[in-house]
Amino acid sequence: MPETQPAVLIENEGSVRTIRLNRPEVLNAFNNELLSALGKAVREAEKDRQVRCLVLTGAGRGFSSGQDLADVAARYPNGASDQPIEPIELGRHLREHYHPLLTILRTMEKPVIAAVNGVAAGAGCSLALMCDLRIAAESASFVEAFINVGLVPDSGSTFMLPRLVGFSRAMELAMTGRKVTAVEALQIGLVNQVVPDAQLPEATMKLAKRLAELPPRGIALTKRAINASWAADLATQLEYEAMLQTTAGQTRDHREGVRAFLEKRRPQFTGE
Ligand code: LHQ
Repeated sequence: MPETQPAVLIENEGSVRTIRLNRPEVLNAFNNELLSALGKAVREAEKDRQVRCLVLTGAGRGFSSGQDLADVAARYPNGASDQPIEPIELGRHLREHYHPLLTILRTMEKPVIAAVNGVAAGAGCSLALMCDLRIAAESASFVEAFINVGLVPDSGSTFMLPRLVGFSRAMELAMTGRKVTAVEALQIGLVNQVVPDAQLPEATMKLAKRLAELPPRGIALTKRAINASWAADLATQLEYEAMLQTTAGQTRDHREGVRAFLEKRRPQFTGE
């Protein structure tokens, strides 16, 4: 049954779009309604030419506690009975409800910031990791909680975590499911910035507006290049950079950037 509150809240400030997960009573755990509203909102932000930077954050004291476990339990065919448990298809749930959303975050040609306002656990942690940048409130924390419920890290955590923090730390965090504080997250490269709780909205907006002012094509091609580096050898990556640079070099924004530098003034980037 649909909940009375909208599952996500959408706010615009200039060309920055903020999508706020809105199930605060369960620390923004993902049920199907939230996943589908989030997916729709992200797709709209991707398509909207006015939007130059996307921020994901949570309502209340959590960022997201991951998959709604009450929702999962409700799907067990035999409920809490001691009859043999029939297999349930979690993989299908991931493929249908999570993968399209997570893929857009990595491929959309706009910067995506996770403003981590509180705990990010399980798939909620994965969601934060799939964003381009992470800014965390001092009281935020990160929990690869999957193992605590007998599951494997999913929703991109096994892809992003070792790339962000290295093999050893990724193994440790994934295997122990322990809580990482915001301060530790900064030390190990899991987040870009930590700010006092009260300053999170302002610090996020400052970063988002800075990104929104930069040349959109340059930002888009930079994201493509860094994404591609994960699966490329050096020769391939050098060639890819050269190809993307040919494209970037043909934009008005490139010429404007060079002219502004030589004329010692602030550049005005238009996205052309
Ligand atoms: C929750 C949840 C939650 C429901 C807090 N669900 N209610 C993807 C797809 C397919 C299948 C399976 O898996 C996945 C990926 C996953 O995400 S699996 C991992 C799922 N997440 C977790 O295992 C995390 C579970 N939550 C926790 O460990 C704690 O709640 C954390 C560490 C997040 C926060 O702890 P506290 O700050 O102490 O808060 P709390 O535990 O008191 O939670 C507050 C309320 O939120 C509470 O409800 P209540 O009615 O007692 O106030 C919790 O039951 C509810 N809640 N997480 N995932």
